[in-house]
Amino acid sequence: MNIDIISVFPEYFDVLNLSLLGKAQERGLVQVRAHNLRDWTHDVHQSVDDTPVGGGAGMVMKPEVWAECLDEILDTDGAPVLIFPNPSAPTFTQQDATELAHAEHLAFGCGRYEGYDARIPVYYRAQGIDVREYSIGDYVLNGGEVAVSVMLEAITRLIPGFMGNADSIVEESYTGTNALLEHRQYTKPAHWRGLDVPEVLTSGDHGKVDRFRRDEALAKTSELRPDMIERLDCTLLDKQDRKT
Ligand code: 6GU
Repeated sequence: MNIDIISVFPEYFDVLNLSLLGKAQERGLVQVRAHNLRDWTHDVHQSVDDTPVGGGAGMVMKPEVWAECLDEILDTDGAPVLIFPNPSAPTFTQQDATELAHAEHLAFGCGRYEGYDARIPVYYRAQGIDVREYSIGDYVLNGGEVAVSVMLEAITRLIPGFMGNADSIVEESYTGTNALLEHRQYTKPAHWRGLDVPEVLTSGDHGKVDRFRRDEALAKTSELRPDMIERLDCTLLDKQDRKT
């Protein structure tokens, strides 16, 4: 997977060379390039923004600079998906991450200031490019860089071969058609500072352990995320799943 990130703070993405994503780059599974948007400016001030048409506070990123940059970057190969972080867009979900993990080329455009000119996504969509705009939650960040880091981590760990243990992906929260919040995890020792691991987990009875964990996942999801319970596909519920 080729990943291009365009930002006025490309150094933000130096951290992507660490950890699992760094290893995946060394193994040739992904290639990440962070570009400085100012490299596509022509004026001495290298300005990328201007005042909003119609008035208002803040600055808006100019379409011309973005277009020069994007024309070049999107031209490099096959079918790119162009993603703009935007706090006023639909929320990025695990399902989006799963889908995007199969893309060959992702390009992220990080907005700063009050955002980017709305014609940029419109123009590239009209050119036949798959353009997505996503928020990562109901709060406001200063720019798209952190949001892109979040989306990238969610996407790249789902690339086949990225993780050492594929099972850890199958069982986790938000995954699959019957997604629940994950049950709690414990490790040894079974007794620690007066707190015990639930006894059933030490019983060695896999059937009972599975039942206990599933009950806990259902109860926890009902309490914390009733919206996820509403969306459950009831035909996938186990006969022994209690109504909670
Ligand atoms: Cl994608 N961008 C910014 N600037 N703020 C956000 C966001 C994105 N998602 C939540 N808040």
